[in-house]
Amino acid sequence: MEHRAYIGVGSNQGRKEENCRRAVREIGRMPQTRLREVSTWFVTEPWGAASTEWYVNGVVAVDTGLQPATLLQRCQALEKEMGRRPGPRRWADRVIDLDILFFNDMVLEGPELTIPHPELHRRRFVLVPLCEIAPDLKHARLGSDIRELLARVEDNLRVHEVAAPQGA
Ligand code: A4P
Ligand code: MG
Repeated sequence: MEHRAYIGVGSNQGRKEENCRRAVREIGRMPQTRLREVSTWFVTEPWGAASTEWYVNGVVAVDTGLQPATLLQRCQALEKEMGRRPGPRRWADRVIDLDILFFNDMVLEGPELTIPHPELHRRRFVLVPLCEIAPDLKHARLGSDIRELLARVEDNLRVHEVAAPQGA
C-alpha cells in the first residue's frame, strides 16, 4: 500500500543548496519510494536562536510503501551518510536535517516519532515551501490546511526564495 509523506529538508553547513538537492535525489532512491513534488529552495533565517548561520530549506512529497518508522530510519541513515555528526545540543548547525512533516493523515506521538511534526505550524520556513506544493493539505491534529496555517503563523523570521542561477 502506498502512503503519502511530506519531508522537510534543511541545511546550514557547507554547500547548503547542493546538500539539500543531493538529499532529495537520495530520498527518491529509497526502496518503494517515488518523489512526487519538490518545492523551490528558500534561504531562511535561523529559527530557535541556536545559530546565526542561515539555512536553505525546502519540502518534498513522496509516495512510499515504507512504514513511518522505516522512513525515519532511512532518513537518519541518509543524514549520517551525508556527514551529519550527532551534535552536543539541540538545533546545532547541520549538513542536512530531514524531518517527517506528515504521513498520510496519521497522528502519532511516540518516543521516536511525532507526526505531524510538532513544530511545523510554528515555522514559516516549513509552511512557505509546503504551501507551494500542498496548500490544501489538512493538518490532522489542528484541522486547518497549510494555507490557513501560513496566514496565521506568528514566526516572522525571513524566508526568501533562492535566486535563480545566473544565466538561467
Ligand atoms: N523525531 C520525532 N519526530 C520526528 C519527525 N516527525 N521527523 C525525533 C524526524 N524526527 C523526528 O531529531 C531528534 C529526534 O527527533 C530524532 O531522534 C527523532 O527520533 P534530530 O533531527 O536528530 O535532532 P535535531 O534536528 O537537532 O532536533 P530537532 O528537535 O529535530 O530540531 P528540528 O526541529 O529539526 O529543528 N531554522 C531554519 N531556518 N531552518 C531549519 O531547518 N532547523 C532546526 C532544527 C532549527 N532551526 C532551523 C531549522
Ligand atoms: Mg530534525
